[in-house]
Amino acid sequence: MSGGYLLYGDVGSGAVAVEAALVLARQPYDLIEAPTSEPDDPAGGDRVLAANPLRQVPALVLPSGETMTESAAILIWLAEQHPEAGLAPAAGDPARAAFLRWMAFVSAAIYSLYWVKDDPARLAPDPAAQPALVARTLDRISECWGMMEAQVSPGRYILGDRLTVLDLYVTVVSRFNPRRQRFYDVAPRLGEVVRRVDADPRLAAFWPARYPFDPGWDRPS
Ligand SMILES: N[C@@H](CCC(=O)N[C@@H](CS)C(=O)NCC(=O)O)C(=O)O
Repeated sequence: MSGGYLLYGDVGSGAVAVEAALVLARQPYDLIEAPTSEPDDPAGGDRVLAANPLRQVPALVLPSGETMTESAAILIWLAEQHPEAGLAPAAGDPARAAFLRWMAFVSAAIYSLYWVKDDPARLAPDPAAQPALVARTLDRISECWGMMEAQVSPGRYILGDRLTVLDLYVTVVSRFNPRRQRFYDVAPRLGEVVRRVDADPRLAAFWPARYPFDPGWDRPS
C-alpha cells in the first residue's frame, strides 16, 4: 500500500463514484477488487470482509489506517479532506443543506433498495413472490428519482454550476440496473447532468476502465 488510500471496490459498483472522486481530487489510491455482486466469484467478494463485515463495497481505508464504509459518508468526507478540488459546498455555503439532503437521499432512499432488488430472496424466500417484489422495488426507485427531479433546480450540475460528489453519486447509481432509460424518463433534467458527467474530459479514461459504456450500456440487462 502506498500510505495513501486503499479502496475495496468493483467495476460497475457504487465504489466507482468514490474512485471518480479520488480521480478528480487527484488522490492516488490502491484498489482491491472485491466483486461482491458476482455469484461466480464468491471468494473475490469475500475480500472486502477484511474491511466491511456487511460484505459490501465501497470500503475505504484512510491514510490513518481507519476504515470507512457507506458511500455517501465516504464521498462527503473526501470532499472535505480535499477542499482544493471543490467537490462539495463547504459548511456555511447556501448549497450545503441541499447537498447533505440529497447525498443522504440517494444513499438511503435509492441505493439501499438494491440490496433487495439484486437478491429478492433476501426478503421473499418464496420464488413466486419475487417478481412482484422486484417490480415494486424498481417502481420505488423510479418514484424517488422523480421526486428528486421535482425538488432540485439543476444548472450545469445538480446544485448549480459546480460539479460536486453528488453529481458523481447520481451518475453512478443511476447506471445500476435497470440502468438509465427509466431514469431519463422520470428525471430528464438530472439526465442532462449525468450525461455531462459521463462526458467529463477529466474522466474520459476512467469511465471505460471502471464503468464502461459498452453497447447497450444504458438499457436493462
Ligand atoms: N449502504 C452501502 C451500500 C453498498 C452496496 O450495496 N454495495 C453493493 C455494490 S454496488 C454491494 O457490495 N452489494 C453486495 C451485497 O449487499 O451483498 C453504501 O452506500 O456504501
